Amino acid sequence: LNDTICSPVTAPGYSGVAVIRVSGDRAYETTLKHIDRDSFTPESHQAYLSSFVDASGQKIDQILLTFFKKGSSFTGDETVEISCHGNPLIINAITDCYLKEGCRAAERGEFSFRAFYNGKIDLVQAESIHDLVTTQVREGSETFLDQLQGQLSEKFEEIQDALIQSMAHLEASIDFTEQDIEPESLKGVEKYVLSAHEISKELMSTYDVGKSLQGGTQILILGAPNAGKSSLFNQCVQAERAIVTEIAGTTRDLVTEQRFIGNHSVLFMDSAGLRDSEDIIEKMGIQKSLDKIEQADLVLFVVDLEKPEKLDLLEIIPEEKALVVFNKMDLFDQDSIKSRVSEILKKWPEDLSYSIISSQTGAGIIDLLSSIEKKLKDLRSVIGEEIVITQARHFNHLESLNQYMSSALALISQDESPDLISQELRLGLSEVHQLLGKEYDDEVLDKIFSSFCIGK
Ligand SMILES: Nc1nc2c(ncn2[C@@H]2O[C@H](COP(=O)(O)OP(=O)(O)OP(=O)(O)O)[C@@H](O)[C@H]2O)c(=O)[nH]1
Ligand SMILES: [Mg+2]
Repeated sequence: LNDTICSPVTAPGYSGVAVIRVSGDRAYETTLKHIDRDSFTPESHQAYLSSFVDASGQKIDQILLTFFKKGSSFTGDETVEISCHGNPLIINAITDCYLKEGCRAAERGEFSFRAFYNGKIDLVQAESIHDLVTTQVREGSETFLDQLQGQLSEKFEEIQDALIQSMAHLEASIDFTEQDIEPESLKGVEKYVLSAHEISKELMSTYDVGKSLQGGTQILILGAPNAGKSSLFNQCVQAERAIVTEIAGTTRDLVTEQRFIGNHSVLFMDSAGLRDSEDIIEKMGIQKSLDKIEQADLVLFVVDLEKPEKLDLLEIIPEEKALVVFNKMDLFDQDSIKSRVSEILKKWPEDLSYSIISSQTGAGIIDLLSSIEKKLKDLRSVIGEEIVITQARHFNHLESLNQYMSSALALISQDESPDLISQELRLGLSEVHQLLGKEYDDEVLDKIFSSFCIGK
């Protein structure tokens, strides 16, 4: 942690400008040896134009140097950022100069780790950096920016404060009455535990939406063989991507393709038609389709208007994810379409969303895509108003915390001994501290920061 570390912080490849970050006690001292300026005292957060030269004085590039003094940088350590022309040869040559002077190449996530270690950000904020950079969803970037700026941490701190208050009440009552608690004081303890319990339950309920913000949206196309799933898939991704034939059981593996719908990066997944099959390959394909239901944000359940089959499959799709697509409308006139659709709908819940299309002629596809966009918006409608948790790690700690709070509340209602109550509260507090990174184990930190790329 005492080394000076350096690494490009911009993506590899050719670009107009690239940025190299150097952070640690020797950042400025080392830089000074390579710029053709006399020793000067730079001001923090100021940029200076200069040439950058190697150890022999050979010019490498014209650069813009930005200086951040210790305590006022992202990492908390003294930092220099070099903006150079974005040619990998130049970037490597400049980085090499630092390495030769005894600086070390930064590891994955090491800048963020130092920011965390130096107390510039907590663990929740550190996690959000990776998500902010990689999210495929516009709502995600807003949420992760809020997290980076500390909004989610504040919620966790509210829980922490409520727990500390409850413990203070509990301890105070023990001192005054020598192990015998007055019911009045217990009320105070209970009030704060309930408040911690409430906030954490509320946060946990946001996880379903929150977790979808990390990756993009996944839409699974499901249905009986020959319903026209692959034809629909090709229409959705605007390419002849999946094989279409009149043979039932054409698609076996999952076929995926990404496209944008409005602000959403969507991964469409075409899947094997669902039927009882003895064919081992087809069976594996069918299992893959079924496994994807849980992961998918939306499931388009394709029903062939000519041969509606396997309609009971709708039951295995969670209602809020299901969008029924009646296909092959080109084969019928308006009246028969209506009667066929209403005949099938009788068997299903009343307020089911559906579209009627022809994946052969493309009729109805634009409307279907708008319905999808609307559904995706609804799925994320809570975002913007509410603070959401986005990580399994957050959810798991809150879940444990909730268990401790429930036991604490049960103990309080049974007038149990303060020691027992206090133990549950302490365990709960430790969960919150782990969330914020006030208590940590190295393995957890390793796991978090090693998922970052170099330069973050
Ligand atoms: N008339 C008409 N035929 C269609 C339509 N959509 C698909 N088909 C035909 O239906 C047959 C099956 O289409 P696919 O897209 O391969 O169906 P699938 O659901 O992917 O079938 P599997 O992969 O075998 O499960 C092909 O002959 C398509 O040309 C449509 O809207 N109208
Ligand atoms: Mg297919």
